[in-house]
Amino acid sequence: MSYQEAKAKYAAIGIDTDAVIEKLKTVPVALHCWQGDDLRGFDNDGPLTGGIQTTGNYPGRARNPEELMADLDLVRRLVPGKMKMNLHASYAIFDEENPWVDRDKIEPKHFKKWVDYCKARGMGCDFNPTFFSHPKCDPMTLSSVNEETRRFWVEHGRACVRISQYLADELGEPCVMNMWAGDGYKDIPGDRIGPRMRYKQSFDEILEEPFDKTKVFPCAESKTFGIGVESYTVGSAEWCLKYASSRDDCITLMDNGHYHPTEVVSDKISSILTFDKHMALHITRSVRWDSDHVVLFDDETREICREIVRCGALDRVFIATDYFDASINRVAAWVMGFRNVQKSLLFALLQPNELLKKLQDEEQFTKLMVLQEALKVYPFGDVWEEYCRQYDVPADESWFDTIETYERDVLSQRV
Ligand code: RNT
Ligand code: ZN
Repeated sequence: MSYQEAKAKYAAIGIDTDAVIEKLKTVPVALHCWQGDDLRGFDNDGPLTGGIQTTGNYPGRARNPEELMADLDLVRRLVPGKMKMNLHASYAIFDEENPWVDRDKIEPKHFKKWVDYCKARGMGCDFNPTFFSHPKCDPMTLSSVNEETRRFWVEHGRACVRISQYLADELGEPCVMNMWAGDGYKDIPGDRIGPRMRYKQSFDEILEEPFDKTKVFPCAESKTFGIGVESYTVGSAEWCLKYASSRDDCITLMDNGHYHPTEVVSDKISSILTFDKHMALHITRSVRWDSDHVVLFDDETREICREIVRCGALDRVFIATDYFDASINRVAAWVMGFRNVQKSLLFALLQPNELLKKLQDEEQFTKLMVLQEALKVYPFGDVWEEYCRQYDVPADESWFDTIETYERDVLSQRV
């Protein structure tokens, strides 16, 4: 079927595919920089800690800022949509002029090269303090009982607020600053509330740093458990929800790998939006645990996107990707995940939501099911093709040819 035929078919159920394409072009999706180098960053040589893990040793990992930026440029050539960058503090760029400093001392200037990179490509940038992979994780950070350790991490958080403000000011797009720490215990704690009270004090102290609330959006990201911290996580779902709701300058971030296996984030979005103007998402794919597999065009990714659209909240939900697979070509992993978020958003925008709502309100549940099933095989692929055509990127799997060439000419030389 051609785009014109697909357009007519969608028009018959009240969907204007041209308008949908134009709408999607305005929705920013933040691409996580850390898929390209297994979350190693540039400020340390140590292992990945904090209860998260990358597995696999596929060749070609980016080893420095130049390689990471070159790989990101290839991603940009192969995906449609409005991309934003998403950096971790550990991706600070040090050189002769600006030598290494510890995380409590990082400054905007250590991200100047990233600002230049984003500016040249018309991208905004989100930011994350890095409360892991550092000798001062004891293993607790913001909830450490050691006051010197806790202060160090608060100072890191405050430095990150200043950097987030810089990114927002320089790039003219809001900066979402997400706070996640893997603080927790492997085994049954003797005191649960102590670390949670200290975690609160630390968040409060970080947010004392001045920032423009219309441009910088601090978030609290929760988690159920991590590797080595199976029994207790300080920043639990309830803690993060309550913290965000207790202040007007902190929002909830939900990562769909961070809940019990039968819980779904798609069902949580409307609850948050009942009360809050904004929320943020990390879109990932968990396989049996928070494994951070590449995002697919699967039921839950589509349902998350359908919820954002159905709630009329494309400008209220900050969307970001978050996964890290080191067992396959990393650039391809990036491309697939980002394309699949774009596909899911497009699919969501092509649903006759008013009609579905009407059927539900009229209690026509049989017809609701019939229509929802029929919509699954509407000519979505033709609209996707048109969307990709407008961005001059391949709609089908031929994008992978470019990756194979890049792997042969560039990635395989990184030894
Ligand atoms: C970890 C969280 C967190 C990290 C990134 C690197 O489980 O999902 O968001 O993945 O900050
Ligand atoms: Zn996450």
